[in-house]
Amino acid sequence: MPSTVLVGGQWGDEGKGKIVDLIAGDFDGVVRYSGGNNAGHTIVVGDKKYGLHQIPSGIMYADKKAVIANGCVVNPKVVLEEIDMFEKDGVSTKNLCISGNAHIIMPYHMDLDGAFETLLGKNNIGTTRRGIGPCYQDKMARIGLRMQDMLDENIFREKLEIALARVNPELELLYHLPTYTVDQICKEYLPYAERLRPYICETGLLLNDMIDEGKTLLFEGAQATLLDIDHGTYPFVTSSNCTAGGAITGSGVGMKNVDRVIGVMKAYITRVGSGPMPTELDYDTDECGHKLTELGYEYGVTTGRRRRCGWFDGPIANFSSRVNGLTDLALTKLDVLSAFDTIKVCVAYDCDGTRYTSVPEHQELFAHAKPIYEELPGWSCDITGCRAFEDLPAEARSYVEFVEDLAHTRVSIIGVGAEREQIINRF
Ligand code: 2SA
Ligand code: GDP
Ligand code: MG
Repeated sequence: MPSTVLVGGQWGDEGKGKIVDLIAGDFDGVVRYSGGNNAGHTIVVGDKKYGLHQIPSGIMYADKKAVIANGCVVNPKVVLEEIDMFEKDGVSTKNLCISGNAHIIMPYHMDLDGAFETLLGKNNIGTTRRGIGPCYQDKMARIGLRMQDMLDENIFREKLEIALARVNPELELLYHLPTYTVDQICKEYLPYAERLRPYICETGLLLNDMIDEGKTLLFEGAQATLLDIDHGTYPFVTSSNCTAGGAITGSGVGMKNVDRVIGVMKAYITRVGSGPMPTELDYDTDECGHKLTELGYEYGVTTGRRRRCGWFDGPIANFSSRVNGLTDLALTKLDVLSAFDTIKVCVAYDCDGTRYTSVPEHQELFAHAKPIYEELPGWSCDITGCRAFEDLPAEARSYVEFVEDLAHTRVSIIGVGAEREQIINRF
C-alpha cells in the first residue's frame, strides 16, 4: 500500500486500533502524530486484548518502526508502563522511536486539566484529565519541555524553572493547589529520561530517510475529526490537529508522500465528553440507545466512561470526507446493527428551517440541528462470519452503499466483529 493516513472520521473510538493492526503489515513504519495518552486504541489478538494509549498500534509487528512523532505529547510514565507490558508479553519494543521534539506531559498539566474542568462546572469539556490541553497550551506559549530536554539535566532544570514561574502561581492562586519545585519533578522525571534515552531520536529525519529508501508509512490518527482543535465541535474538542493535515505537521513528512487517506467510522456513532450530538439516543430512556451501548460495549478505553451513542450521522460523514480528503472508508461495528429490525440513518439536519447535508460551521446552528432520518431495513442475522462483501445479506450491503453515498467515499474495509480476522477487506 502507498503511504497512508488513517483518521477517526467521527468523535473517536471508531476502531482505529483494530484497522491499524489489520493493515500495518503492509507498511514499514507506523506513526502517531497527534495527541497523547488520552487515546485508547484497542487491539484484540486471540484471547489477549491491548488498550494502547501512547505507543502506536503497529508495535505488534516486530519488523516495523513504531514512531511517536513530534506532534504528540508524551507522558513518560505511561510510555514506560506500555514498554514494560509489551516486553513482559514477548512483544519487542526495540523499533520504538520517540521524537525529541514531542512535548512532555508534566504532573502539573494533569492538575491543571482537572482543576479547570472543575472550574468550568456544568460547562466542562469532559476531558480525559490526562493533562493534554495544558501541555499543548504550554507548547503554544513556548514554555513547554520536550523529550530532548530530559536528556540533559542542566537544560531540564533551567527550562523547568521558567515553566514553574508561570505554572505555580496559577496552581496556588487560582486553584489553591500545591505547587511544584524543580527538585521534586527532577526526582521523578530524570530516571524516566534514562530509561527512555535509547528510544528518543530525530524522527522527522528517520521517516524521510525511510521514504527516500522507498519504504512506506502508516500514520495512525488519534481522537477524531470532530475533536480536531480547528475543524471539530469547538470548544468541545481536544487540543491538537487530529485530522489528516496534522499527519504532515505532526511528523515532518512532506505532503507529496501521502497517497491515501482512510477515514474510520462506526456503522453508528458515539461520543465521550460534552458537546452537541444531533443523533444521540438517551441511554436510560431510549431502547435503541441502550442496545447500541451494551451490544457495542461502548465504554472508554482510557477512563472507562460510558460513551454516548446514536444513529449514523450522514452530514458528519460528508464533512469528515471533505476535511480529511478521504480516499477510503473503514466502516466498523456493522455487526452491532444486526440486532435491529430497522435502522435509522441521519441524511441531513434541519437547522432553523434550513437543510444542511454537512456540519454547519456556526456552533449555534449545530447545537440545535435536528436530524432528518431515513429508515432502512435491518438484516437480523449474524454477520460475524462474513469475509467477503457478497457474503453479507442484501440489506447489509444496501446499508453500506447508503453510507458510501452520504460520505461520497468508497467503503474499502468493513468490521464485522472485534477480533482481528472479523473483517471484510475490499482493497
Ligand atoms: P482531552 O482529554 O483534552 O483530549 O479531551 C478533550 C475532548 O476529547 C475527547 N477525547 C476522546 N474521545 C473519545 N475517545 C478518546 N479516548 C479514550 C478512548 C476515551 C476514554 O479511546 O476510549 O477512555 O474516555 C478521547 N480522548 C479525548 C474527550 O472526551 C473530550 O471531549
Ligand atoms: P479507537 O480509539 O478508534 O482505536 O477505538 P477503541 O479501541 O477506543 O474502541 C473501539 C472498540 O470497538 C474496541 O473495543 C474494539 O475492540 C471494538 N471493535 C473494533 N472494530 C469492531 C467491529 O467491527 N465490531 C465489533 N463488534 N467491535 C469492534
Ligand atoms: Mg479509543
